[in-house]
Amino acid sequence: KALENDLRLAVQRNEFELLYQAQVDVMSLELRGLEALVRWNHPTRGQIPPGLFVSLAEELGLINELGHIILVAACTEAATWMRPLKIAVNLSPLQLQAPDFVQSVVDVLKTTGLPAERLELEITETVLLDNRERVVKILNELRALGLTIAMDDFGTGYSSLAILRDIPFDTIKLDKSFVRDIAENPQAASLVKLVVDVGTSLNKTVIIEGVETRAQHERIRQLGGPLSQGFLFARPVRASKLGFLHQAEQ
Ligand code: G
Ligand code: G
Ligand code: MN
Ligand code: NA
Repeated sequence: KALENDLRLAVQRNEFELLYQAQVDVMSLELRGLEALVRWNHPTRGQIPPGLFVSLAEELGLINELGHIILVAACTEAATWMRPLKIAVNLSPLQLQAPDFVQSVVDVLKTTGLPAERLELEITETVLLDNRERVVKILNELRALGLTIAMDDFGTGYSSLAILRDIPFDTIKLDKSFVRDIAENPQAASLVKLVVDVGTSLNKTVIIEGVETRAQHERIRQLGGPLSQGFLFARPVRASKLGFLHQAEQ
């Protein structure tokens, strides 16, 4: 109850901060994009992770406002970078239900000056629980703006094949649970290869998530995974740690 009231105030006062986690090319280890990950800097409880407040924001009807704050902050930050890297922003499925969501994205891109091509919006397989035709229509409207859609936590829902068939999206983010034992377990590695191959043949970008060890990374290299994200390469960091993106290149 106390946290509810605090969250309402936090949205009014914008007590949120975005951390940024690198997405790298598996072969060259070059930086290819960053994912924005929200944190709540609570005035007395300290930093609160999204697992503890995003669903509360959904229950309290605050998610559209919170989502807007996050999108504005992420696009504002990315627009300052000296390299045209992608910024990936997580969405709640409820944001897609707001009648003015597409227009709000148009407005944010316009006011921040971020080219649509540099924005990736991450959704999860739970969008399939909503009216599928409506979701498809909205995703196509968003993609028509020039941005890309990523399917986050891919493989953890119940209907991955139906998702590949029915939902228009550009990027597969393979859930970290599939990566954990790929170095030791050939069957686990086969599953990752399956997703890399299917994604590639369907013309999608594949990002392998949760890469924590060199052994996992080596295995992903062998499988031909194009992009990876994980603690091995970088933890989520504050914007102030992205100085190398704010300086003019020599
Ligand atoms: O950063 P962390 O591992 O604590 O994130 C936990 C969960 O919170 C992940 O599922 C992630 O997708 C989600 N999350 C992180 N940032 C955002 C955000 O800005 N918006 C939404 N809706 N979810 C987020
Ligand atoms: O659900 P989503 O993919 O948006 O969640 C991203 C979350 O995964 C972030 O909160 C981030 O902190 C976490 N994460 C990123 N890399 C790793 C990793 O290598 N290992 C683990 N366990 N978590 C990670
Ligand atoms: Mn994500
Ligand atoms: Na994920």
